[in-house]
Amino acid sequence: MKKALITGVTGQDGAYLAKFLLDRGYKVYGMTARRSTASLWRLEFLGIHEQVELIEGDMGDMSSLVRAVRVSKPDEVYNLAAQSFVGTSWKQPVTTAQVSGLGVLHMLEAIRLTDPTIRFYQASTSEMFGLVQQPIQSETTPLYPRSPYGVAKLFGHWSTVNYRESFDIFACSGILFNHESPLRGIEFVTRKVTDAVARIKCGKQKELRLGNIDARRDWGYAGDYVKAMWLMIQQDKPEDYVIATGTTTTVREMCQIAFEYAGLNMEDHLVIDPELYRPAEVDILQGNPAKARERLGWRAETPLRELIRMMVDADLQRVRAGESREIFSV
Ligand code: NAP
Ligand code: G4F
Repeated sequence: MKKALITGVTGQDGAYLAKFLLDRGYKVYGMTARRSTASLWRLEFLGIHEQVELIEGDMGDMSSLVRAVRVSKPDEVYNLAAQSFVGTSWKQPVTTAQVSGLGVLHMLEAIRLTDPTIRFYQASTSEMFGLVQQPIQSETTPLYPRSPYGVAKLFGHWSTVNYRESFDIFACSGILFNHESPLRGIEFVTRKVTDAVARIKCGKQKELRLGNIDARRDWGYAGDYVKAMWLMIQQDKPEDYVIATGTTTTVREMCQIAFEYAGLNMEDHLVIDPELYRPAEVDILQGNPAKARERLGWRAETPLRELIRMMVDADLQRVRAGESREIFSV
């Protein structure tokens, strides 16, 4: 039986990946940071909280990563843990650098010192393209991050490449474009919108305040994207891959889809709040997933409209069931 260690198992991707691997017969270890309240609601939502073996550890504490690797003895490590919210990265730049940047190096060192035959996946990001240097971004597009988060991820990405080239570790990096789901954190724009639409529909909220709705993103479904992580780590050679849908949509259009689906008029509720603009913006992202299609046989399967509908339905169900937002953190 193959064994996998997932950092960030309590996050959106960690939960979907754990389910994906369990369904394929893996023994799954999930690393969790100590929190004052439990954050297992996503694993519970997918019905797998009792199947994932939890190991305490924090990306900022290398000794805890060495311990997690020693205890789990994994064949594969998926490093998904991060301070992943771009907005917060301007408010906590040092924490973001430590967790999302230096933390990657901590894990690479833990693997190098413990068992360099372990295969390693790093959750890199399209945010590294930032101020885009090419209209459509691929594995060869120059990087130009625009946030402390993007800068931290750049460090993690290049550390992964460097450990592959220096120590012959099977280390690969998925440059994933935005991916969403009903398990998305409420601070990200798609979920903020679908939660608000559900609450407005149920008479619990009147307005939705957003920042830059002209920004464009290449949005896919997280459930599709975790398969690409696994495929990358199964290859004969470790390489980096762009994972994207290949299409781009404005925040405004995405929002429109959600309001229309719920039978609401967006103009009646949407308020633009300049306070929500970012100090530096990534105006547009559009990925070229050709390499993943050709080498991994992977493609995004869920269109944006279907994804947003899935998210609105899930949020309507939560609001109608009277769940407070806090209950999602159970
Ligand atoms: P997420 O929902 O925010 O999950 C992040 C995970 O990291 C959570 O489990 C969190 O634990 C954990 N974490 C945070 N700080 C930690 C620390 N100091 N030590 C250990 N664990 C810590 O993120 P996601 O959307 O699933 O994304 C997964 C990864 O892919 C992240 O690295 C993200 O940067 C990257 N990525 C995401 C996207 C996307 O569109 N979703 C695109 C490209 C790349 P708690 O639950 O306890 O806070
Ligand atoms: O949903 P967002 O916060 O995602 P963002 O910044 O693109 O980052 C996400 O995708 C990255 C991959 O490219 C990941 F690496 C990262 O971890 C994360 O998952 O914002 C999307 C866009 C931005 O342009 C933002 O300015 O929506 C715009 N936006 C407009 N109003 C808003 C809001 N974003 C948020 N979160 N909240 C708003 O009110």
